[in-house]
Amino acid sequence: MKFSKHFIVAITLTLTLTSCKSDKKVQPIISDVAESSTNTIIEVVAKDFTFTVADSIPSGWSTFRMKNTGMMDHFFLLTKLPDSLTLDDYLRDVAGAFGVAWEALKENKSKEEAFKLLGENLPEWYANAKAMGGTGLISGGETAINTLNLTPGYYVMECYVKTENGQFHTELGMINPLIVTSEVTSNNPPDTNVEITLRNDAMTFSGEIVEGINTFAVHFEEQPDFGLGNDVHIIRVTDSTNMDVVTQWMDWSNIKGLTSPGPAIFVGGTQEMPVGYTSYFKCDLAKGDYAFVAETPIGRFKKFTVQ
Ligand SMILES: [Cu+2]
Repeated sequence: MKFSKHFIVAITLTLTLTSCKSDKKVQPIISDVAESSTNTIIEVVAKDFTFTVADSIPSGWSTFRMKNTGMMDHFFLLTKLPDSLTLDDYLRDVAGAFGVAWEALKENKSKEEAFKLLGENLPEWYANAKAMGGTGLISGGETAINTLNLTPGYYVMECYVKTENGQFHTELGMINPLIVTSEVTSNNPPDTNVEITLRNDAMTFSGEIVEGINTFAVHFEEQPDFGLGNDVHIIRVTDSTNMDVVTQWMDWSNIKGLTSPGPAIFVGGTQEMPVGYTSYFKCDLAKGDYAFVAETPIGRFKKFTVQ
């Protein structure tokens, strides 16, 4: 986490993809007629508690389709490691440091103490690791479709949602190495109908969010100097949705924070990327109420309605 096996099905299909379905009665519209815009899809299966994904993918624009076939909420975050470091270094040094901080929080130490421990235990090299995006939180049965531009290097794909007894999914095996090779795809980013801009003090969006498939562009204009980066996730809002509960749950450092199952149905979004990057995601939305929520900044949400 910036803070954070194996098969690739490379299918050429039109980008009439249905993602993050919010209404399970709506059937996905998937066309295998490859005519107009073609793309290579990187299939990811998230289960409780593994990822199945290729070992290596090309660089450039890639579209990931992650099906969550488990019961728990999952996402993936890609972290690009500095040269020569691998998954073992990440697990030992970074996951290990978060583990120390988490144990302190479970022992009722203050967040201040826990974050001090985290700072003391994180390796110096972590300052040169980069969070390079990933899917939003995705509830069981939902599918995420995210398009990212990745440069060659060694990445880790991780889900740090927690189980009800407070174990990070990372610890249970939801972390994979992913090599991004120097071979470059000829893919382009998708056309969009909604533009989201994330800054430290505000999240704004323009365009009309419609019933059916939406393609969101998320522009990372600012990121905080420390800790998790600005991100965005979409939840369905129902009569029983309590936004205070949801926003507190989005904070991993709360004891019940990010423990799955979560307090809402999560249908799409994106993890953080460095300033200047844009991340894309598709979301098939039925009529109804929704909200954008975030891990960072804590407490951020913005409701919207699909007419
Ligand atoms: Cu998970």
